[in-house]
Amino acid sequence: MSTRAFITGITGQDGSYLAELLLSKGYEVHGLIRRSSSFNTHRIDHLYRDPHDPDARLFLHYGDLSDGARLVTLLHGIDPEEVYNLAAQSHVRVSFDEPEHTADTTGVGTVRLLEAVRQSGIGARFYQASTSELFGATPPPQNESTPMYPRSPYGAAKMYSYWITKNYREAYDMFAVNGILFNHESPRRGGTFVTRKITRAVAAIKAGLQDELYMGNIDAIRDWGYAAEYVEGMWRIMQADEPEDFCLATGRGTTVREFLDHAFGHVGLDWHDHVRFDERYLRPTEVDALIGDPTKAHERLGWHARVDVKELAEIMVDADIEILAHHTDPWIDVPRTDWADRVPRVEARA
Ligand code: NDP
Ligand code: GDR
Repeated sequence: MSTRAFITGITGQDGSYLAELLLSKGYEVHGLIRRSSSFNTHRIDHLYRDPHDPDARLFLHYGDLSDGARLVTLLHGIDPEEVYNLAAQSHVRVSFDEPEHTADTTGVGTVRLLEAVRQSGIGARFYQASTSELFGATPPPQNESTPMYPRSPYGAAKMYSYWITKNYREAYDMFAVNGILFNHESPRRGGTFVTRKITRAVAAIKAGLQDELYMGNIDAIRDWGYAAEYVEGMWRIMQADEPEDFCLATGRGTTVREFLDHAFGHVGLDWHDHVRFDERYLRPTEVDALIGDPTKAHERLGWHARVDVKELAEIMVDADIEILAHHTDPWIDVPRTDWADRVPRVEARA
C-alpha cells in the first residue's frame, strides 16, 4: 500500500513541486483545489492522469480552507497519513488590501484543517507552511529561537497558524510541525512576487515586448532559495522521529537590487536602463532583511540548499525566455500574444 498524502495549496508553486516529489516516492497524493471559473491546475496538469487509469496516483478534490465541514468529510474519506497545509493567501502586499480574507484563510484556515485532522480521528502527521515573515522586524540572522515580530496582516495570520500548530502538538499529542521557510522561488513562482516579476520582465524586455519595469523597495534583503529543494526539506521535517519546527534557508542575504543585477546581467542588459520606481509597490510596514540560519536543518535533517541566488535568477530568466520562444506559458496556459499583453497588467497588481 502506498502512503497517502493530502496537500492543500497543490495548485500553487510549492504544492506542485511537493506533489511531484511525493509521487516520485511512490505516494498516493490527494490535493485540495478551489472551484474556479477558469482552469487553475496548470502547475500540476503534467502530473495528472485520468482517475479511471489504474495507475493514477494523483486525485483532486474540490474544497476551500474556509469550509471546515468539507475538510472533515474529505479527510475522513481519504484517510491520509500525512497532511501538508500549503494553502494561503500568500501575498504580503495584497494582505494589506485584504486583511480579513487573509486572516480567514492564512490564519483560521489552519485551525479548521487541524480540527478536521483531530475530529476525523485519522491520526495523520500535519505540516504547516510557516514563514520567515514571522520574524519580520527582528534583525537577521534568524533561526528557530529568534523572537517573532510580524509586519503585515499576512505575517500576523501566519503567526496564529504557527502557534495553533504548536498548541495542537502539545494539547493533543499530535505530530504537528512548522516548517519556517525563507523565500523560495522557481519558474513556477507566481508572477506578482518580486523575483518572477523581474525575470518575466527581463524576458519581455529582451524580446522587445516591454521597455520599463516598475518596482517598489529594491533595498529589501531576502534569503532566496530554489523551491524544488525546499519541498524535499518539508518532507524530511515530516519524516523526523519527533515533531519539531525547522527553519529552511540558504543562509545568504541578497538585495532586490542584486537580484536585478543577476537577472538583467544574464542577458547582457543593464537594469538601470529599465527599472523605474512606483510607490504603489511599497508596503505600509516593510520587512527590511530576512537571512536564515539553517544549522538545525543541516544537522538534524541533513538538508542543504544547493542552488545559489545567481543560479536561481538564471534558471528563472532562461525559463521565461523559453516560455516566450515557445509561444505559450505552461504555467499560465495562454498564448504568447495574450501573455505579452498581460505583462503590464500583471505588474500593476503587486
Ligand atoms: P502560492 O501562492 O503559489 O499558492 C497558494 C495556494 O493556496 C494555491 O494553490 C491557492 O489556490 C491555494 N489557496 C489560496 N486560498 C485558498 C483557500 N481559501 N482554500 C484553499 N486553497 C487556497 O504559494 P506558494 O506555493 O509560494 O507557498 C505555499 C505556502 O507556503 C503558502 O502558505 C505560503 O504562504 C507559504 N510560504 C511560501 C514561501 C515562499 O517563498 N514561496 C515562504 C514561506 C512560506 P489557487 O491556485 O486556486 O489560487
Ligand atoms: P515577500 O515576497 O514579501 O518576501 O513574501 P515578494 O517577492 O513579494 O517581495 C520581496 C521583497 O521585494 C520587495 N519589492 C517588491 N515586491 C513585489 N512583490 N513587487 C515589487 O514590485 C517589489 N519591489 C520591491 C518587497 O517590498 C519585499 O521586500 C514571500 C511570499 O512568498 C510569502 O508567502 C512568504 O511567506 C515569504 O516570501 C517568505
